[in-house]
Amino acid sequence: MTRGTYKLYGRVNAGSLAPQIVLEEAGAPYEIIWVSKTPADLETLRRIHPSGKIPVLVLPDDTVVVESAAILIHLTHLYPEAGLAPAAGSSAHARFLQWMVFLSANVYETALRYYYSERYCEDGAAAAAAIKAQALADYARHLERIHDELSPYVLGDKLSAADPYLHMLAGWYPDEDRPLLSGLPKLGRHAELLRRRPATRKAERDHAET
Ligand SMILES: N[C@@H](CCC(=O)N[C@@H](CS)C(=O)NCC(=O)O)C(=O)O
Repeated sequence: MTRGTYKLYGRVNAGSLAPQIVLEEAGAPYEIIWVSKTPADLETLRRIHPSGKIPVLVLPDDTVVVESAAILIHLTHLYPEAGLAPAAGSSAHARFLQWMVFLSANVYETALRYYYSERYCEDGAAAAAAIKAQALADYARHLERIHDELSPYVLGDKLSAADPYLHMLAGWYPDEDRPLLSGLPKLGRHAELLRRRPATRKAERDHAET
């Protein structure tokens, strides 16, 4: 296992928020390298991660890890004392992995399809609009699914790394459709609980001020 200082490549309103919250929750030493969408910044990012996507975590031994769920799960293994995942191999851990993959494969995927809909077709704006509308419906459906599970956290009464992950992804749900979220009260309560935590406050402040 590699402990030491981590480098997190981040961007406002991007997938670095949850990894930063988890680094904070774990008390891990880290620095953030903010990457804007300027060609120079993207060039820097692509040198370590050719697809140029956020988040990227560079481990103290210079191993580059991408994919938000993998980054978060790895951090839970490195900092077991932070209690951000059940014991590996337990049934509770299996449920933890289930929700981490659900969030990555479904919720994150619909967010990307919504915000980058033009990349999913070659037939112009009308086709992109239809893709966006479908993505929004799918995004809502996935949030409803996990909303039903909250009690008040994803795994019940104990916070895990799945919670900052959900908090980040639900936070990207577009403002114009907030009435849907007001019909998901447990998600609102979940956001409140997360925002009370110093780790979330610090990461959200950094992401807002950068
Ligand atoms: N599956 C990846 C998705 C990463 C991703 O697409 N990140 C977005 C920001 S949230 C990004 O960097 N987009 C820039 C682009 O696609 O050009 C993960 O979970 O980390």
